[in-house]
Amino acid sequence: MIRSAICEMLGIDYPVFQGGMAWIADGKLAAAVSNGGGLGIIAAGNAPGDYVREQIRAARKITGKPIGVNIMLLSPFADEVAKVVTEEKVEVVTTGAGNPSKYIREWTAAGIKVIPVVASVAMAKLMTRLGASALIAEGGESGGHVGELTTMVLVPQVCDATTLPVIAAGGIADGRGVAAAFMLGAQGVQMGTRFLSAYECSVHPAYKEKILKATDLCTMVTGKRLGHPVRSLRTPFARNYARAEYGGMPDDELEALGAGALRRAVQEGDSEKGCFLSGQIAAIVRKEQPAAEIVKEVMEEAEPILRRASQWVK
Ligand code: TUI
Repeated sequence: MIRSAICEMLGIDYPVFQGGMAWIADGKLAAAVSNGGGLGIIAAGNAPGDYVREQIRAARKITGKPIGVNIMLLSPFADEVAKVVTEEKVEVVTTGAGNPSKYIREWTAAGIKVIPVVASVAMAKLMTRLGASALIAEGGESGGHVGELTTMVLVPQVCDATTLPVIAAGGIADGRGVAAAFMLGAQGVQMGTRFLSAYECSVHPAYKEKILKATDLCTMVTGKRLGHPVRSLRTPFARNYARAEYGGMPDDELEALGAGALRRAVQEGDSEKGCFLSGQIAAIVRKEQPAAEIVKEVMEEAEPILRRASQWVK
């Protein structure tokens, strides 16, 4: 069994986080992951505080284990959600797509463990100084909002820049990825794309089907021109968006083209108008299974790989 400092810190059995996927990671999925011994995380995405409160309460009905909430800092409701997590006393808050400095004191004072996603060494150092409990180093292989650096390059540099436990994310979906992350100095992993295939994940069946059928070159990054690069499946929507982006469509029209696209993918499975966020590792996600089984399976797969690696040392 692989245990690390992050397990003790959070009271979880396996050092596996489920990524806070907007519109996707609800109370049901998060509770299933937490019941499986990992850390389930509810995504606030662009939703208002009331929705997040409902999902936290729904998760609490299914599990007595620790849960997290991911706050997407570009959301117009970020301030509101920041209060809700304090009132509801979630065990962990993760943040994404920005700088959570202004909230950290309030959360830590409420006894919440704050674990920001960092995409650079500078951000890792700042979050360490401001009192984060751990860091998630997410490379650009991930789905959704992506930074510049790959997981391979980011994780060791973040590990060097902090004394906190580091959770690796981006491009990890099985035991090989977990083993590699530990080799780079991480003490845990976060997976998003792999959990899209969980039975308890209620995305539209067409979304799941697309992930299960994806191949190696199935994703692309759009949105760089407006400053928010996003990795998604190479669907007709993504291709059209890229054409508009590089063809000189005015900013406001481009923004209108993207508005609501994630919801259309998750709830309607619409590949003409929906944006199917996915990491580059989708191609190795091949079957539906319970979330708890995913948590256990990836960690059990990693064990012999880590053992074998140490045998090569003569
Ligand atoms: O946040 C994510 N993934 C996401 S957020 C999202 S919703 C969205 N909608 C429209 C536009 C953009 C996003 C879909 N997927 N992952 C965590 C993550 N955070 N990746 C990279 C970062 C990050 C980037 C810059 C964290 C901090 C940061 O700091 C910038 C600064 O303020 O210095």
